[in-house]
Amino acid sequence: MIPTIIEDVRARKVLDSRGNWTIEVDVITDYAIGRCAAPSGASTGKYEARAFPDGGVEKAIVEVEETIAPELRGMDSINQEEVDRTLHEIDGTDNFSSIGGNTAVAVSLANAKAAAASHGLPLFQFLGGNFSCELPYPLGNVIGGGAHASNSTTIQEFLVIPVGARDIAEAICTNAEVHKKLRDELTKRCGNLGKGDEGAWAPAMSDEEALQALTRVCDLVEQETGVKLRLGLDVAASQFWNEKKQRYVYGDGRELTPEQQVEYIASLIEDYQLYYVEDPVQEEDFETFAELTSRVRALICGDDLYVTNVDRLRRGIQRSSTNAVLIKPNQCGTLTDTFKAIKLAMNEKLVPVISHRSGETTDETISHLAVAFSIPIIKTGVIGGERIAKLNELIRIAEELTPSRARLARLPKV
Ligand code: 2PG
Ligand code: MG
Repeated sequence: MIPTIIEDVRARKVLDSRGNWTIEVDVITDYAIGRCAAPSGASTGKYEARAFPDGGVEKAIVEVEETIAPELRGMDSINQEEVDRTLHEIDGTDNFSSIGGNTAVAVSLANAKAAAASHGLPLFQFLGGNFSCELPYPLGNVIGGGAHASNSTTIQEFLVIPVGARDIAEAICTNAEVHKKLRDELTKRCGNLGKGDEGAWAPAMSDEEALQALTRVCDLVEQETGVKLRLGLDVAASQFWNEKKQRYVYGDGRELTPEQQVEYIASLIEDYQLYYVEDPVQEEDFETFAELTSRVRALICGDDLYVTNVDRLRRGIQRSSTNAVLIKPNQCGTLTDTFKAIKLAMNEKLVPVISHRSGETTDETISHLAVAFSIPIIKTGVIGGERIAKLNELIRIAEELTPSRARLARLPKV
């Protein structure tokens, strides 16, 4: 009998990359420990699970010790669905507002890691079995503003994806090369340079200037490395949607109607051959999303729109709002809910993209989920300890796969 019975669940507070407390959970079987720390967002979607209960991280820890641990003790960690159902039952709300989505996700993922470790397997293999062998392409945030940096662009993230990379190490290193070269290019164009929450450069320039600088640097890196790069954006449009004016209000003074926003984003896609655009319009507007998706050839991805929630995802599928969906486990709170969203997306031919949060720890669980569930793209930062934790874990995972099986996923052609 493999010892996978949960003996205890413990929680502590640890720092995240913004210097805020977050929760870290250990699930302990008589053989192994699974550990997971929850990340947190700055540009959170309106419909996300609530991160922490009233009383914050301190209260979350009390919840784990006094309510969750007694229920989970004695349960078999292999029964992930049962563990996750128990978390929902203890919470009793539809958005984890009483125990906190971050509490739930840390317990849920720590449980999966404990079950995997009890079987002597890495998480990706425990969850994905022998099918898991594809590594995701890193979609790297290299310039940013919005809610992640002051005095910078209106658009939150300017991303690169090394579509021509032949293996994971080359992919990771190509994105890092772009980040390095951008320092000089951006300094030349705007003088002093800051950094945002995810390690991306935060230049005092307009969105289009940032796109021009990024295009130039990608050309240089392509010439040097021979690896083709494409560009992407996380517009995070809910952040600058003015409900009263019914306009998107940009830092440079432009105020665009939803129709004008579609025109504008479509023109950026064409001018800069964008591969990926996340949240180009605000989180309530499934119809305008659909309008843009039908007009362009690019991945149009819903983050704040879906918040990794299957009901919202179904609404988007009915309306053909997007052709891609961002997957963030702490938006929905459990591994089971995360898996349901991934499965639904795949069945409906939407591309799942797994993502870090702007506030992170060195937790590397999302790298394992990407490989386990054959998710073709992982959005992360490019530099900084909490970002490279995810990337370096992909390198280690590749090593555990036999060389003939460790291949990068097939990217959707757009
Ligand atoms: C996003 C994320 C991650 P945050 O909007 O996609 O880059 O930001 O974690 O602040 O929501
Ligand atoms: Mg986003």
